Amino acid sequence: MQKKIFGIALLTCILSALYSFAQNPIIQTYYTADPAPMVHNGTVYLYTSHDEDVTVKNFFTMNDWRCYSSKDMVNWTDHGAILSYKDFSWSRGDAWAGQCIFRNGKFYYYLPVNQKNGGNAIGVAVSDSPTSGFKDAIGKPLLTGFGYIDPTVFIDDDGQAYLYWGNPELYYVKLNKDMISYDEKVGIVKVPLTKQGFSVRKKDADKRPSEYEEGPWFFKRKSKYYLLYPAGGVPEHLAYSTSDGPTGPWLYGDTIMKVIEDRGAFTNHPGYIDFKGQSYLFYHDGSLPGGGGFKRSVCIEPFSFNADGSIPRINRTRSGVLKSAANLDPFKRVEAETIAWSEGIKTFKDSLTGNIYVSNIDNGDYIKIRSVDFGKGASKFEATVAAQSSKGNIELRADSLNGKLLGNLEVKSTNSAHDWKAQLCKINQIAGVHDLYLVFKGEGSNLFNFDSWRLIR
Ligand code: FUB
Repeated sequence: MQKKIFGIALLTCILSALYSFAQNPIIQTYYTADPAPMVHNGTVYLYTSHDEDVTVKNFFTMNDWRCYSSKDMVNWTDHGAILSYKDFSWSRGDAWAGQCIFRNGKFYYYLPVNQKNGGNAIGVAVSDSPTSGFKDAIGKPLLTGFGYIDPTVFIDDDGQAYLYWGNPELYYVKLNKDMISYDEKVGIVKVPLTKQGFSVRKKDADKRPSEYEEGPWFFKRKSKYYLLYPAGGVPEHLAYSTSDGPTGPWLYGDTIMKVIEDRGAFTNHPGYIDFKGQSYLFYHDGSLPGGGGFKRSVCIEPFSFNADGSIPRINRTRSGVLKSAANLDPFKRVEAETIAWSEGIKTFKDSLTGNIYVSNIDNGDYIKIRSVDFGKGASKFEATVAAQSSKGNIELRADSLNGKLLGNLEVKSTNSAHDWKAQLCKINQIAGVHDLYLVFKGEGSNLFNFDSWRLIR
């Protein structure tokens, strides 16, 4: 018996040590896929598709798209589901991989769905905000055709915008300046999937000629144009091609990321940004507990281009982004759903206020926030919470789940799980930059709901 208890204790230690370094997958509250990062005004916005918790008919079960943002690449703020296939009145479902881009004060979000009358289509939604208010821009599909999925959008230095997409073929259009129509004189161009441009399919070569599969990601770096894409059929690896111009001819580069055999997802999907001088590859795998081919999760790896502009082989890791791109200021309001790592919780949207909040809080669940700059110290912790009864508390711990106890907020009833009140507790002296763990304790489940927090000097 003693041996068994020792074994369980050891396993718990190993698991918590593993998770204390884990940064991948970056979202733990929902299954997310097909990452589409966008840098705007010093913030990274991450648009994802969303694999539902319950998979129907053993196939992709995807109804909406979610958005997250970060200023430091390690703490991600959840903005919830920002658009559903139902927002396209002509769609019957299948909210697959899209990409959002900023132009002339508006955000244009290109998305593949299936039409009510059958067939694939790409729609475009528009909003004044990167995180809410997206509406179908034209009330009909922008493009329709077999295999019209996975749009990627890019605006060149001369102002010309391009939309590439497709599986099994690869197409592009030149978007007009309004971003909601395309140059019909040029029309829809099918990119030749040549051996030189996209290599030769090694497996099931009779089915497809080249390594190109789907999910293109188009960008320019220095004077070179890049297409990253899932390649080789399922299970997919990531590969890339380059060109001296935005429309080719393309030259095959190499594999970027090998097939992720041990993490259960047969697809992969690339996204790329440069943020504060560091390059990041976004992709997805099936590594969240319960994950798999239809329950995927977005991950990130920092990397550096080779001196000649080629992309090195990038290994997927558990640790992901080790160095945060900025420290977090805890003296300003921090959304409770700003998370580096969490266990046990979910996020929801308050139907009255529209705020996203943390819920499903049970004993032992926690949120980790990385690189919190306590400065010279704080005297109080304030949390905005809503609780039906007084049965839970928030322990503040420094640097690990069992680290130094900084304070303990006993959450008092606010009489309703949606009646939000600010509540305070004292915190012990701590200075400098630390990871902060908000550890939830209490009896029973659904202890309280949690909207935001801040420190007071
Ligand atoms: O997420 C659904 C589909 O799986 C995407 O559109 C493809 O890129 C693949 O990731």
